[in-house]
Amino acid sequence: MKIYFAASIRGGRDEDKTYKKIIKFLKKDNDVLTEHVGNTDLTAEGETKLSDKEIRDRDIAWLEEADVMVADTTNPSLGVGYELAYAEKLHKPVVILHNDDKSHLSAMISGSDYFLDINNYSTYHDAIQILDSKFSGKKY
Ligand code: 6IA
Repeated sequence: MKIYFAASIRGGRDEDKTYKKIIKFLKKDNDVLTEHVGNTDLTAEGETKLSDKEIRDRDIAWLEEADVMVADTTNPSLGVGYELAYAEKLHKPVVILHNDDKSHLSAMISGSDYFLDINNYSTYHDAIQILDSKFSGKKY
């Protein structure tokens, strides 16, 4: 299965170690198209060889190709909000992971009729258990 993993970059990298562990887990049985999101060397202000337009267009092409999107919304991010709305427009299945201890999810996401698979987690282990129960043996 092709998974588009979305999580904050310029919104802030406080949760990057969690992203890295989630991606490592997902990669065991799937193709994660956006592995760079879990790169702990990536900073919010980091350099890239791609222009912002190239980043946006490449990411949207990956989103179109993906079977499912997994989004960690704990760290608020304009880019993740945009990707969620784009996934809704494409009717892609979306699994949301959110740590309620750290932030309050936007009403635009939690109040949407499209995003029904919203999962609260506290530790990385909880997040993995949630994903394991959703993805083991399941085809999207
Ligand atoms: O607004 P944000 O930067 O927090 O948005 C993060 C989301 O947008 C992620 O889920 C990514 O899929 C996408 N995104 C944003 N920036 C990038 C990027 N480089 N490379 C790939 N995907 C991105 C930004 C340059 C970086 C070195 C600061």
